Amino acid sequence: MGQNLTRKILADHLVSGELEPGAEIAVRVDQTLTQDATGTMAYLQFEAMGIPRVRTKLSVSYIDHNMLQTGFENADDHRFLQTVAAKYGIYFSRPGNGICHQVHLERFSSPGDLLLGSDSHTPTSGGAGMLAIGAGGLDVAVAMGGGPYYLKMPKIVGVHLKGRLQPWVAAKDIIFELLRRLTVKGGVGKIFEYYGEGVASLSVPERSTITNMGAEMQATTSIFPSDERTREYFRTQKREEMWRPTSADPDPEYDEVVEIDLNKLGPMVARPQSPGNVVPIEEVEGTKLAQVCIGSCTNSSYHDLAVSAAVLKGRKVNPDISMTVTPGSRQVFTMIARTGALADLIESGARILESACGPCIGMGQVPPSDTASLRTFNRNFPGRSGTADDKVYLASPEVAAVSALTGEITDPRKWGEPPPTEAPGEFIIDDDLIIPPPKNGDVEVARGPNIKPLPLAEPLAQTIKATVLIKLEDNVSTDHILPAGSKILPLRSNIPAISEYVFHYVDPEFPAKAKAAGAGIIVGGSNYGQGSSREHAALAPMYLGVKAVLAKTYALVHQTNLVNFGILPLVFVEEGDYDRINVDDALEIPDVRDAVGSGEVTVRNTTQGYEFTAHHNLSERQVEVLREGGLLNHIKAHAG
Ligand code: MIC
Ligand code: SF4
Repeated sequence: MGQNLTRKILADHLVSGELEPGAEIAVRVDQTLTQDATGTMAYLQFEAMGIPRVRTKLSVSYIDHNMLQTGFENADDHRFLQTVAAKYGIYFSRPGNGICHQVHLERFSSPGDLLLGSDSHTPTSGGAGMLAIGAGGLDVAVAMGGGPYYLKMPKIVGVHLKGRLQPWVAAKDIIFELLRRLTVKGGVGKIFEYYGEGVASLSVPERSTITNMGAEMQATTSIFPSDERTREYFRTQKREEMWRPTSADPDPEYDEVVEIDLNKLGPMVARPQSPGNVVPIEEVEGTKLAQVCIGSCTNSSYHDLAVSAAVLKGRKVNPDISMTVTPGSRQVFTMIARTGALADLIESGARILESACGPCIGMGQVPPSDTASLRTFNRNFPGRSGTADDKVYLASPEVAAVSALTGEITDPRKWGEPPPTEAPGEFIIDDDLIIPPPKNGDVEVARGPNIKPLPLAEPLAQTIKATVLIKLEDNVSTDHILPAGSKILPLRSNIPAISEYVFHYVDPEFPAKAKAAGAGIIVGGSNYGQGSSREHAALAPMYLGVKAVLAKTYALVHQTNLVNFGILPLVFVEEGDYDRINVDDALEIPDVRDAVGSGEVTVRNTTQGYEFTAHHNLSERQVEVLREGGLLNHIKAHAG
């Protein structure tokens, strides 16, 4: 049998380890991307490493998340990021240029190369044949310094696409189908590689909708081959010279195979409050809506907006609906303006937002209380929209546009024929908002008062004595651990201030409790830390004195972030041990510093008077990182 594409790219980039599922490997990183909400920390960490210039082929810093300038904080961060980029040799995509993933796909994606980004939706560029992985900011900082990226060799799942999508069925429905079958934990430790005769019917932006939302299964990444459709995309982007074909060998071998017959898919919707709650649209048809939002890095391509505009053309948004449309990039914005789609959207009554993450991360357009929203985004975790009791449904732009007209979730197949849309032969290319770094880095970095020094973890104690601060259910996301939104997001470069919001919507007393306890432990269920790659969900708890997490299973990026910031991620062996533990119990992990080397530690519950065994599945290198008090301390200890 032949080799799959993922293995070929990994083999090409392998620095150490063996490509055996579960073994730790280190891979060379060609490109990095950061966005502003994770970038400030990543660059503070890069600065702390004392390396004069990035050592990647290409590094890009985007501004797209913190775009509501309701105080000085975001604007200060933008200036910090712009000056840091110039100093260290990084391209800087200015605010207004668009969402990092959409812009990266358009302007920098490179088939066969490896991209590491400090955002969980970095796999978007997998639609153009890149191996594109989301990670914590510190891992990205290390990669900018020329260091490899460490990961456990994932299983490679081949997704065999057969047939062709029916009218009104979208790329979004393909990834919904996978989420429906495999759930939000179905991708842990896996890379999804798409192949088969159905691939050619999908354009690069459609493929990218799929690879983008592979993140919702906690997949390491997702990838499509680079074929003639990819070439066509690079041609429209006027960078055909960057295109090269990449594909699996004929008859490729996969660790697992999933088959999807595109002909059989219908429109689907993810119900509140998880992207894994996928149902056929028939089950939620008629749900009254107060808001419809089209945009986010999942669905803000020219195609997505042109389809929406074609539906809305000559019609009016339902008077009960507030509808927003966000072009994913300045290129998409300019294109819809030139083709007239923008005028159709404006005339329909849609509200046009600037090219940014916007409502996807609670930066504005917070929905009204006790109402339902329909969004083309990728996540609907509780409170993420900014309304504590929100009810956010996720769907394709096709479903969203039709539903905006009717005021309720509507099956577009009952609405009529899909209106024709034409793909533009050529895109308007204007990279003026991307500032290349100057040749020499003689630049002064602007540091506003919001940029606070980086806190460091302490070396692992000989014995951990700590209180259980909180006990959580399954599938706790990083949005639960450290929410975003317009109030909290501006504090990303100020750990003391942002740590006051840890578990804000779950237990607002958490920060005070943690500080009073001095040393704390978090108890989680399975898939703990799913969702975003934000390392702040580890960094801020570390700052509050959290020493360990005890959970049933982890989302891998979060687990790595915990290690990077010196928090020990332990795993329950027996279900009963999770059941028995209570909030406020005092726990002791004796001799943990030595015991951790064996992969197994004893946890003593001194309040209830029993003990149990907990495991971890970390590599020797990660154990060393923990002992030394996190990755930055580890790097410092081994520098030179
Ligand atoms: C998200 O979609 O949750 C974010 C905001 O883009 C995060 C990054 C962050 O928290 O800054 C992500 O996906 O990693
Ligand atoms: Fe931005 Fe939303 Fe995409 Fe995250 S998921 S990068 S917040 S658009």
